Amino acid sequence: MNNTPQRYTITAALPYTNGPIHIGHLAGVYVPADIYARYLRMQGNDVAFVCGSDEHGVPITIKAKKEGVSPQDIVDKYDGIIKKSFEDFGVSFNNYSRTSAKVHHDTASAFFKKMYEAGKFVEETTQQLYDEKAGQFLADRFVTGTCPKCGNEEAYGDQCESCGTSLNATDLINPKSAITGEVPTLKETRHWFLPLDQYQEWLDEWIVKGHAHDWKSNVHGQVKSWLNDGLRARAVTRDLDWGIPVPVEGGEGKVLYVWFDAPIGYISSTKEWAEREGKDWEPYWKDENTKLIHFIGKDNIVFHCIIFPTMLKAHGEYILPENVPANEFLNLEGKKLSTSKNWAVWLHEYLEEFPNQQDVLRYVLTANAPEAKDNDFTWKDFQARNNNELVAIFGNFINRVIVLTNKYYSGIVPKPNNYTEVDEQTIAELKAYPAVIASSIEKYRFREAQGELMNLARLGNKYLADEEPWKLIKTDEERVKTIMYVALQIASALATLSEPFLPFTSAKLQKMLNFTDAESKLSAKEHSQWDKIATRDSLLPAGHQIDKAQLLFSKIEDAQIQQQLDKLEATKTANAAENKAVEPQKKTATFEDFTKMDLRVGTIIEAHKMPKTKKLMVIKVDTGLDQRTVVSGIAEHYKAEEIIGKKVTVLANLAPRKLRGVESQGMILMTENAAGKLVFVNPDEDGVEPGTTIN
Ligand code: B3M
Ligand code: ZN
Repeated sequence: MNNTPQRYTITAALPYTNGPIHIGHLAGVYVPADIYARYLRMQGNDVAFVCGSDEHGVPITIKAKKEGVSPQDIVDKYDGIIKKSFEDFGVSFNNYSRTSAKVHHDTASAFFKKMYEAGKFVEETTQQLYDEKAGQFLADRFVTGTCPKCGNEEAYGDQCESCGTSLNATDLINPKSAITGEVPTLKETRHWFLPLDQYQEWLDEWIVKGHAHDWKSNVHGQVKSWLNDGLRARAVTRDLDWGIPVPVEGGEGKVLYVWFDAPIGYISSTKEWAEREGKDWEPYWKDENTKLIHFIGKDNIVFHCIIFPTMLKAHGEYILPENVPANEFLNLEGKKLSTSKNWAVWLHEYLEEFPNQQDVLRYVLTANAPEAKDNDFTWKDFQARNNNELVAIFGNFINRVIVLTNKYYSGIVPKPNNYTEVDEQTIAELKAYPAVIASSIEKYRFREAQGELMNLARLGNKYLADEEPWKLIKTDEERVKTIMYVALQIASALATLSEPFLPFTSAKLQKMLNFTDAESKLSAKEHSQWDKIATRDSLLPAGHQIDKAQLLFSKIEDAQIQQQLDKLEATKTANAAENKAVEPQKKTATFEDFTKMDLRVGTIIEAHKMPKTKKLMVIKVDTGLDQRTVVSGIAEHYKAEEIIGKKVTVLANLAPRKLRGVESQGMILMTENAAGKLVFVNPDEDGVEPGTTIN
């Protein structure tokens, strides 16, 4: 823990405004960044925590084309939704801006011009991919193809999301236009290139050697592998009409590459904030003593560790990131989160279904954070962690402390008597937690840090359960005063130490404990709420009045979880239907061919699974002609008892055949639904009797 105020600029990846944000965004970037920013502020540091909407780039124009609206309509819609989601989840940005704002256009244009005038770009006319049918150049997500590095067949023109490599569109193998599906041609066009190859040695020195021990291995490893492959110049302008116009001679009809302008969005957002607060923005980006930290997901490592730092270095006036603690990806129920496939838990929908339970999601996403490897979010785990940890440990401890203090002492913190060895031991452990949690946070290990916070709640819960003040109150009132006093000190520490992780819970708890009143008695030297826990003898002094208890967490029932699982199942079915390839039509049959088939309505009167097989069901069908046995491969889709009485369509004159020794006399017609379940082709109209022919 440092006690000398330090200036920090903390950035969180600018979300694309082509859709809402989901749990993967929170887990990968925004909750970790918020924990870190909140913690540093509590240490008394000078923190600028900035973000904003990333509103240029091809994903937005693709979405606008798909919805038949303008890109501006799209960004205005999602900028609002995303900004509200961050507010709702307590992500405490000092400023949330947007790259369509004038301050950003001015900042990014000036940045580009400074580099241009200093001759930092290589201007080159090259052959770029072109879609003759669409009449436009293909860059970024306008083109897909096979990644030359890892073979991913859905790589984009500027990056392969599978291995993270940054690409030139002409690097793609078998490129295909995302607009028309056509194979692109090549056409000449002039662009400005960032000569990354010229910075290879410097990057190697700065990162591979210089940050070998303090950058996360998943980040350091990625950068090392790209440098080993050798860096090549990357175009930082595009033949597009949505974005920041290239502000130099020859830039007509061209815009800045979105990944050139977007990181500069961090600087614009800082400017916007400083302007509003009457501060100078420059020290946050130009003072060597400032620590610049980028929070991102792993697919953004190349842009934040190679491209943006090279831009900052080439520009010449800016500091470089101190660290880039990128997270890996979060999956949902074992599948990759996907905006396009709607395979996600959207933040705005979560709050409709779990009102005021933001902290539960923050807690579970931190507990499962993909800090070193991809991880999975399951609704069952969400329910278990809420019920078994937040309700049963944290909530239960706090509720007991507050209820008993109100019951025994009308809410006034009692004066303690002599401490027992257990009391001394418990207080010693309590005083150690701030440094333990701080140490994990400062190493960007937020899962570990939150685990220690929960251990503090366990300490309190166990102390009360072991000391049983509710029994002692009848025989040793003086002892109970000491027990409740110690328990209240632990509750107070939880109120402080939980703030970075569970800001809403911390606020509620601080209110219940009447913190504002106790805090006002803090001496000036103990500026940090965090420090006082280890240094002060009393966090809640005897005589301090606390408030009434309110529940911090509530149990989540199975039905609520099942509702979420059903919702995902419906999404899976919808996706399957959308993606299900339609069987091509068979060769033409004559009417004579059709009249040879005798299709009848039948009723199933008996059924049983064929022993020693997985798929086969032996069915007795009343065909109106007779009662006959038909063997059908539906045993994995239906239980025998659930099909008795069902009306079905029978191909009655199919030649009999033996299946596992049982003669099958006909066929029951089935089809398959989008989720791959076999369903009966059945005349479910009433009054259609067995034997009726189907023509
Ligand atoms: N808009 C987010 C993404 O790639 C991207 C980050 C920009 S940070 C400057 O999902
Ligand atoms: Zn790849």
